[in-house]
Amino acid sequence: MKKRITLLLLATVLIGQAQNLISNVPNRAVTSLNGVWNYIVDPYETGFYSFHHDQYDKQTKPSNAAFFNNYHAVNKQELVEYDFDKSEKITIPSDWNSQIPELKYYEGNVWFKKSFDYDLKDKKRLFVYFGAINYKSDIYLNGKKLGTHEGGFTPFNFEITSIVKPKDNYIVVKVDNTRHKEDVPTTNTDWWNYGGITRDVTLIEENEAFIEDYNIQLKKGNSALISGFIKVNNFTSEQNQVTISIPELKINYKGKVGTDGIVNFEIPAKKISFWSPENPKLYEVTIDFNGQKLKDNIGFRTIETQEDKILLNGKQIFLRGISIHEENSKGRRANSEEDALRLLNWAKELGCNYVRLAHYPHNENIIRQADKLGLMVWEEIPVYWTVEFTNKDTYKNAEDQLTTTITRDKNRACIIIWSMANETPISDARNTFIKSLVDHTKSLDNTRLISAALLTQSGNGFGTINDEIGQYLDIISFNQYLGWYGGNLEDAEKILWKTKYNKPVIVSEFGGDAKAGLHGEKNERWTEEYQEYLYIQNLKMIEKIPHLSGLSPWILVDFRSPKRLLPGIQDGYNRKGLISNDGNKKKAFYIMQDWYAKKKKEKS
Ligand code: GCB
Repeated sequence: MKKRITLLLLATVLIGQAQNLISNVPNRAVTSLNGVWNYIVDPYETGFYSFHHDQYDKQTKPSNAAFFNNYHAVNKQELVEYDFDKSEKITIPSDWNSQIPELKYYEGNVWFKKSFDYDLKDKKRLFVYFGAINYKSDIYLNGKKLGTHEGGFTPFNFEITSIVKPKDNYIVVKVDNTRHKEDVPTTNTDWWNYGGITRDVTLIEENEAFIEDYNIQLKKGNSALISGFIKVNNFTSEQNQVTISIPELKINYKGKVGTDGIVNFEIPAKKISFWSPENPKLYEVTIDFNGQKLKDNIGFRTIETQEDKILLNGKQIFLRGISIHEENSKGRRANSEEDALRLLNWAKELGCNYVRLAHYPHNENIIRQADKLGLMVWEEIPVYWTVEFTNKDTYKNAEDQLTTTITRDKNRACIIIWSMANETPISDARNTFIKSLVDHTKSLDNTRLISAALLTQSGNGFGTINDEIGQYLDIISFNQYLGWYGGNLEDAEKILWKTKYNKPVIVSEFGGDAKAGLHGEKNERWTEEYQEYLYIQNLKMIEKIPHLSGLSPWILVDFRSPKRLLPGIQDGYNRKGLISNDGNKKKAFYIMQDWYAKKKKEKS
């Protein structure tokens, strides 16, 4: 009886929700499921519910009408009202809004199907990994439900060892990007709610026991000690040796996995060439468990604050940044390495040493490229504006997204700041919510800095940053839009900023819209001259902000937003980019570029 209960419990744990995240996927034995998939647009969820609204995947008797069964009529008389193989095709990863003209504004359900063969050898395990699906997904393989996932920007995986067959597997994914108040983000944002399987789909093959995750970074406050953990999935005590080798540092550490499948370690290290924008050194690291080798390229650096300074490897730095959305300049979700390089190279051209990846975790490609290029990164979760701060499920959702993001990216030296939120309205519930996220972050990673983009109070020549949540943050960051949503640009230099915190300050956003190619006077809104003047004046003000340690103007490239409707100017784009959505640099780009060049000289 006891055994049955355990099995039942295990079954409910395994089916229905994503399993422990496997990290460092790009360096594992993988097979891509990217490419051509069939899709069916299903606004009424016909493939999910019967006509009396019974959910097919909760019924005991399989239904041929359920789309996840990928059923085909066996004779000419049979009634079957869908057929994946005769349906339209789309290339995955992608968002449907930019790829399918009729779906530009569509928010709802779309089913995707791909067939594949896989010869899984004995004693091997197979997982399917999704880089991200926006927003909610139900995943099925060969008609069996693997689970459901929520959150549009975080990866997840399911084991499929017992389901996969050598031939004719079909994976079916139901994607629903309907917005809900209680979701993270909530219904109202200023970006396009791109629906679809927006990141890579990958099969990962592993041994029966394998390295699921690890953390290999410098110990907080100690630049001569590499510390962390290795976590083995399905550990049995037969083989418990783990080796970490970093040949260039002459490290060849041997440890033993504990009964919980975890090894915690501290390894003294000499003569580390520390990661920095000037020297984005990544060491080749190999973890060996049971003859299985997993490689990674890892940089080592310290990041800390001392009163109002940010110190990278013990030296004060100024963050010359830019905010970036996960959108390439072709009006679609960015995903590939090529997309990442295009965006990051523009940031470099601007003179940046730092990027703010707003407002949600971006894809792994851009993080890995930033690591290689030497761009420090602010990574954020979509606790944006008015998420339901009093709702426990909303909190849990936000916390899960944070956990997953940290799990995926904690070995990337480029990430220096975890951001908890953006422009959230102050209330007790919001304070509790963010404070809990801060505590949670610290429990997972105490080596990085924590911030959130806050709001300020301004008027009468003053700007004040006194948000109570600042006491829990390492860096006080705030967004302000002088000269765009209010305030007078002529007065910029006279404005005095005050904060009660003796902590580093980052201006996480400022900016204004300009339609590339539209010219006029500096007081004519939407012109490049207006934006240019706005930058000139804002920078005069920003320079005088006490404790200023960096900035990330809003934003690198124009991006699509359904909130931005002015015909002939916005046409569905937020035009605050320094670069237009077709890749043209606006005048303000060069103002910022000069300012950063000057700043770089001053600081070095
Ligand atoms: C903000 C938001 C950002 C918007 C921007 C704007 O404060 O953080 O998501 O896109 O302003 O353009 O209004």
